[in-house]
Amino acid sequence: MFNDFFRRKQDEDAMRSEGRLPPGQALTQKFPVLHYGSVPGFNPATWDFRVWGEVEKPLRLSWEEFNQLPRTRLKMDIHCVTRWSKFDTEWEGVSVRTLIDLGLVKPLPAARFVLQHAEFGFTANLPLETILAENFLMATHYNSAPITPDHGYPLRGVVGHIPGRSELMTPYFWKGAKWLRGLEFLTKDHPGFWEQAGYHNNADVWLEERINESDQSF
Ligand SMILES: Nc1nc2c(c(=O)[nH]1)N[C@H]1C(S)=C(S)[C@@H](COP(=O)(O)O)O[C@H]1N2
Ligand SMILES: [Mo]
Repeated sequence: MFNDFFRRKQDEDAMRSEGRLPPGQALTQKFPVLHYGSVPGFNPATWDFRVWGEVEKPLRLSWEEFNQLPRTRLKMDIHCVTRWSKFDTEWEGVSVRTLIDLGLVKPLPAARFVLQHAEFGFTANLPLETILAENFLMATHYNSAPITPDHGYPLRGVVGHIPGRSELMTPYFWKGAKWLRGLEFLTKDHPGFWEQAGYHNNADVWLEERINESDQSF
């Protein structure tokens, strides 16, 4: 209502003055749902998480095994290319760095990029460096509760900005795949679903890398 309107404006001004509102973005207190296609079902008996490609040995974990991995909490600001930003979002899950530290995944020296694979063939690509950074997480929980089905239950990639950590590259939120099922390590970059549709491959929120400029259809 009216009060909500003023509170939203106030919070947005605060984030702007702290330098946390990227250009062209507006603060939202809601959590919009955005994806192509429908929400998949989840069967814990058949679900698996796989890692393959430029790694010493492919990995396959069941839902039960995945849930035994050491967990990481992450608080960050998320920025959607459709211009909403949500601040101080709290996630919990497993970091890709943990898989490597445990020796479950050993990237080959030539590995430079990682493609997230999700249900229905959805993909999202990032440089290996970003996938291993602290601002990327394979999340099972949002605000201490399992992620809801429309936000990616049971597992999704999330990427955003950690306040004060401007050295970490911050991509738009589409670079996190909902309903994540696997990671493919690659020597060469491979555009994901939205990148093939004309979104910017690099997607840096501070540089407003929203669309691929050579694509005149946007
Ligand atoms: N599997 C899958 N993941 C996806 C997408 C999608 O279409 N399918 N869309 C992306 C886009 S464009 C955005 S903005 C975010 C939105 O996440 P949210 O619905 O939790 O806000 O999910 C990303 N992950
Ligand atoms: Mo998006």
